[in-house]
Order: sequence, then structure tokens, then C-alpha cells
Amino acid sequence: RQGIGLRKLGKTADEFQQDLLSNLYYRRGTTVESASARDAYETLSLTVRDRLAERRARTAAAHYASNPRWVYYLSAEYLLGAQLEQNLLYSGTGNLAAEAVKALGFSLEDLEDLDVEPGLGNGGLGRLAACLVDSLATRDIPAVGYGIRYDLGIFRQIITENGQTELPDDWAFQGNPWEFPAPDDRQTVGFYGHTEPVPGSPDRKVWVPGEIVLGEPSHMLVPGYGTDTVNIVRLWSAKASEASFDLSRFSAGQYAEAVQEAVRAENISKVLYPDDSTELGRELRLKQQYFLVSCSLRDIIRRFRLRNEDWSEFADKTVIQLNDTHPTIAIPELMRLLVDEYELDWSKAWEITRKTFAYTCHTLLPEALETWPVRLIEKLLPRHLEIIYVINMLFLREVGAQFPGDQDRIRRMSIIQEEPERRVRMAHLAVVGTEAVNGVAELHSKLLRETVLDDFADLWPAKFQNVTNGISPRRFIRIANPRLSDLITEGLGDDSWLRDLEKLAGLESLIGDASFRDRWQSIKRANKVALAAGDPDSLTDVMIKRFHEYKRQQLKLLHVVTLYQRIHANPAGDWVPRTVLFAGKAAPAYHAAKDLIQLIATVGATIAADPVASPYLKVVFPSNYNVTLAEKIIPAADLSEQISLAGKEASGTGNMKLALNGAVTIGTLDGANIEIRARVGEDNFFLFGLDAYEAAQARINGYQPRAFYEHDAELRAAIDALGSGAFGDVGHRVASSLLGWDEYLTLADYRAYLDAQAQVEEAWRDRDRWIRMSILNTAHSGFFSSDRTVADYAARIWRVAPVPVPHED
Ligand code: 26Y
Repeated sequence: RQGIGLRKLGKTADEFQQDLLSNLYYRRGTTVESASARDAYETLSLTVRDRLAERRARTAAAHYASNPRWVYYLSAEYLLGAQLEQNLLYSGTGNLAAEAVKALGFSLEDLEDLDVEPGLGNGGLGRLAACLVDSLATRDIPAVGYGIRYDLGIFRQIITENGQTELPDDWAFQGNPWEFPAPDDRQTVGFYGHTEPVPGSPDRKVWVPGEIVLGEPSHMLVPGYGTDTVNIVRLWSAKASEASFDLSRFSAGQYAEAVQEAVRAENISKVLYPDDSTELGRELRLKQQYFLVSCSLRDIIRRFRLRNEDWSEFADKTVIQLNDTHPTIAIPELMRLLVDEYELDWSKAWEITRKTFAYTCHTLLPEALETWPVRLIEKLLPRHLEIIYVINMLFLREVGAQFPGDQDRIRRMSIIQEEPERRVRMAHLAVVGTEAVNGVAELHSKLLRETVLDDFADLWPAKFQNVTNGISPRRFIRIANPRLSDLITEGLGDDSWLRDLEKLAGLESLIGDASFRDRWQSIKRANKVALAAGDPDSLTDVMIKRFHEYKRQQLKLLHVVTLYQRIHANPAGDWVPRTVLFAGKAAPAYHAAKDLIQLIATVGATIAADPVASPYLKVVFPSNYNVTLAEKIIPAADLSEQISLAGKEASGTGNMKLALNGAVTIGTLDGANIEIRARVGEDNFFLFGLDAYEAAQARINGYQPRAFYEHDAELRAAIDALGSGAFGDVGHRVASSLLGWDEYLTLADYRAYLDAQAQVEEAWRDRDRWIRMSILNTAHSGFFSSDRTVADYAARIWRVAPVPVPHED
């Protein structure tokens, strides 16, 4: 197909306007006169998307020509955030677009309000996937992100005094202009059935599935910032095969039965499991995982074979990153494809498989480590279970050779857990089947080596690495906080810091400039006015993250109650006015977390109705925390709450987003807090609490929450208030859970936390000191760019280099 090429898309306002109109008429099928806001939004999106699609075509050509080692990111979750503003920024068409839609009678802001974020994830892990694909493109690394196109994303949350209610999130109900369907690349996925031997080939089997489901891909464009690369995220939707519609039943009037099988098939990608950090063994979830893996591996192999013939080169051309254990069934699936379908020797296939995969762990909580009942895998994926057994047998033979006679070690390390029921330990499979394993912050990686995965680190020390998480500076400061971004650009002389975030260190030399400090403060204030959560002159104290006991929203609540009681004891006191903002979702089945949400809302309402306390203390709890809401809250924050029990939060990434936007952290020595503190400086971080070793020791030594309650009158008064009945049953439940067991040592850290909060208030009263702390937090957050995270993965785990896409004007 030589000699044909694309007409170049125009760069002027006039040409953009023309393209917008042509899309309005020919693709949307409407006219200027009758265009609604939605027509304008859809049409603008297509016009912007076209600009990226042209770059996408050049990217694909450059990648194809260089035949590089490709990075495939496998993730059950992506929280990409709203697309319009990002794509305007990355295509450099923001101004053209504003002008063009104005001529149609709309404002860009109105249209941005119609842009729905695809909520295809729960929290940190899903957003990390989105930041990494952003940075992969920005770093010109050939990459595809694979995921599931859930019809219903993370539930929509409504907060009332009755707590959290959940509503379905039909995010694509009105269509999704950012998505390209690719039905030609449809895949077929098998489930259930049985296996049959292949005579003369002992390693091979034939799997005869009992159910077939189709996987239909569509993709979203992932542009790099300041480069021509446009990568993709490819999302799979489950579709019933044509044969699953039962025409004879339909003809007999059995309408529900006629579509029963099709409904079952399509349920696979119907809904995201709204669980965060709890292992939830449901058959449908395992089906989702295998569905993602099977479709994606076949697509990866298809792409490999477009450019290569020799299987021995597969791992040189492919690296597959497993985002937690959720896609770990990919390890036996690749073995199955290589051994059963492509007829490679077991040992050759195993060598390829191990060199192809790498695994990122995101947790330290034992209850978050996925295991699946052997019986379930046997039923759903009979061939995979056989393969897992062989992998385990060969692996345990290796362990036995290294540690002769150490039966206990073999039992501990086995991929199969025996008691109380036989289960497959997915983390063990992920460590055994990969070339590299990483944690997501220094402390997390160290604790993985010393505790959860210590036996594996003994056996393969070189396999274990750290790659500290990062965040996209484009989304989390440039888009979220345009005022501050403009000031930084002015201060540093240009906007190259957006691709090289360590350049923020240059802000340090502006700290001495009083007018710079004034402007810094005015911007924070303007962001608070825009958020409209409370008095913009009050200390805006934010805790925004999923609700989980280990994150300790209950500790923040005890602080609020104590402040309330102190104000009441001395209404004429010189109190620092505070707005305490909570936001976050709880898993619908996690009752303790939902209780906390309800209790916070109820306490907040009590304070609001109280004339003595309300001038100084306000609790706000906006509903439905998501990426879009985070982008509004983060720029307005003064204080960032990162108060998890040390040793429990793998990394945290909200901590990085808030520090980057000039919030000062109050936090424990947990996750990435430690690295943030080391960079922004001890004087610009409010540290408190037990460290990870002290916390573990406290539990071992028979921790008694009641002892803390009895010895601290303020703590006792706060807990008694919660349990007094004034806040109903939830108050009782929370108070008695804290007094009875207090799994996450809330009471042990209470006094240290209140002392640190007193230091916060002292610093806040000295406004100039606070602004300096704020600026230093931003100035020293450069390390936490996901561009650096991706560079680390590229150099130490993937061993890939950039493939630049030639620029065309
Ligand atoms: C097994 C299933 C129910 C499940 C689903 C989602 C298990 C876990 C998750 C999500 C985990 C998660 O979001 N982990 C967070 O990952 C972030 C990115 O690495 C970390 O910063 C954060 O500390 C960690 O809790």
C-alpha cells in the first residue's frame, strides 16, 4: 500500500474549527443550529482524538520498524481519569478548542463537565497503572496496557448521615468518544471442561473447554507528553458467541432461558469487584482474571508473530508486568500455549516464561494475598491446575536440593497450601514464574524480603527489587492545579519541569522572595475558594483514600472528637480554625469501614449544629471520591494525613500528590512517607508514631488498648463520647472495637498523633514558616514523578530503551 498517506490535520484555529464542524455534521449527524452541549462535547472529543490518532499511526510505524522489546502491562484495574482535558493538553489544542466551542455557543468548562471518568479500578493500584502508562508513553517506550472493560466501574457513592450508599456506575451509558473498538482482534476464551492426553507427548495435553466466551477489544489512546508517542490501553469486553442464543427455546416462548447462556458469558466483564485489599474468592472474579489473561496473551503472541518467527526470541521481544497477583494465571497460561498449542518442550517453555514475566507486589496484609481453592481451579481451568502442579513439583525439587531435609521450608514455600483446605498461593506462583519481583516503596520491598517472601528472598536474593511508586505530574499538578503550575513555570523560566520533575528543586532559590511566597499563598487560597469546602482561611486538613482500618481514619476521628471537646471546655480559647475533609469509599461488604464513614458523617453533623465548636471546626465529607474529585481537593489541601499503622501501607501515592501540591504531611514511618520525609526534610514533615518494628513488637507483646484508654484522660473522653449512645449503634461498635482489640494500634499512637497535631498548629500560626514548608514540599517532590518510576523499571526490570517517534510538523 505504497503512495497513499493521510491529509495533514490543520494546526490553525480556522482548520480546527472546520474539522469540528465536519465532525458535527458527518459523524454526529447534527447541525450548528441544533447542536446540544452533548453534541458539542462528543464532536470536540472526536476532533481532539483525531489529532492523537494521527500520532498513533506514526507511533505504530516507528515501533513496527524497530521491532523492540515490548512492555505489556497486565492489570485488572485502570483509573485513567477524565480524558478530554488531558488530551487537549497532550495534543496542544486547548486554546484552539476553547475558541472553536465558543463559536458554537459553549464554554470548554461546560463540556469538560460532560466528560465522564472511566472508573475501572478501586484505588491506588488502578491509578498507579494509569500513571505508569502515561509515563511509558512520555518516555517513548513501546508498551500496551491490557485490562478489562467493565460495564460498571467502581460504584458511585452517596454519603448521608446514614453512611455510604452504593449506586451502579454505568460510565459509558451515553457512549465513550475516546474508545476505538477493534472487533477484528476478537479472541476466544475457554472455561471448564476436561483434558486429554496426547499419545507420545507426555508433557502435552489437549484441553477441551466446556464453555466458550468471546473477548472483544477496544482501546483508548495514551499519548506521551512533549513527545510524538501515542501508546494504547486495550480493554477486553466479554461477548457471548452467536451459538449461545437458544433459538429453539426462544421459539417456545422461553425468553429468559433463551438468553441465559449469553447473559452468563457477558457477566464476566459486567462489574468491577469493589474490594480493596481483601482477598475475595469468588468464581466470577477468577473468571475475570483468566479472561483478561487469555485474551491478552493471545494478542501479545499475535503481535509477536507479526514481526518474528523464532520462539527463542519471545522473551527478548516481550516483557509482561503483572500488576499484583490478579493476572498471575498468565504464567500457567503461557506454559499451556507454548507446550500444548505451539509444541515447545517443557524446559524450553519454562525458560521463556520465566524470562518474560515480572511481578509487582502491592501489599503486606496477609488477608490481601490471593489464594484460590484447588477445587475451583480444577473445575474452571483443569489444564492450568495440572501445569501448576508440575511447576510446583519442579520448584520444590529445586528447594529440596538447596536445603536438603528442610521439610518445613518446603511446606512454607509450596505453591499449594494444604491447610485448612488445599489452595493455590498466587504470590508464590508469581515469584516462581518471573524473573523479577518488586515492592513499591523502600520499606515495603524490605519488609517483603524480611517477612512475607523471606524464604524466596533466601533462595533468589537477586530477584527482589524495589521500584518506588510515582505519579503523573501532568495530571496531578498541571491539570489539577493550573494556577500553581503557571507560577512554577514563571519561577523556573519554562515548563520543562513537567517532563523533568527534579527541576522543581529550582523553587528553593525563590523562597527568599516575599512576593513569590505571597503568590504561593494566594494560589492555595484561591484553590480553597474554588473547592468551597469551608473557610478558605482555615487549615484545610485532608484525608482522602479508601476506607480501611489499617489506614486509620478512626485515628483522625478521635482527633476531631478531642478538638471538639477541647473547644467546648474553653470556648474563648485561641483555636486554630480547621476544615477536616474526608473522602473515600469503603468496600460494600466491609462493615467496619462503612461504620466509620457513618460515624464521621454523624459527628460532622453534630459539630456543624454546634454554635460553640462550629466557628473553629468543620468536618466535610464529599461523596464519590474518584480521580476527578481528587484533582479538585488536592490543590486546596494544607495538611496531608498519611497516618496508617507503620508496616501496613505498601507505598501510598496520594501522599506524593499532596506533597507535590504544597500540602505538608503529618504521617507515620510507613510506605513512601519515609522517602518523602527524607527528601522534603525532617523540618517540613510532621512525624509521629510507632515504626514498623515497634508496631509488630507491640502486637507480639500482648498489646492492651485498654491500658492506653485508662492512662489518657482525653483519649478516654473521646472514646466515651463515641460510645455514649449519642452517635447510635455505630458509635458503640467503633468504640468497642477500639477497646476490645484495636487491630491497628490506634490507641497506642493517639497521644503521639495529638502532639504532632499541636506542632502542626504551632507551625500554621507562623504563616510565613508554613508557606516555606509548603514550597519546600513541592520543590523536593521531583523524585515522585512516575517518569522516574518508569525509568527505574525500564533500566532494572524490563531492560528496554526508548524508541522515539519521528516528529512531523
Ligand atoms: C484481590 C482483590 C480483591 C484486590 C483488588 C484490589 C486486592 C487489592 C486491590 C488493590 C490494592 C491496592 O490498591 N493497593 C495499593 O497499591 C498502591 C500502588 O502500589 C499502593 O500505593 C498502596 O499502598 C496499596 O495499598
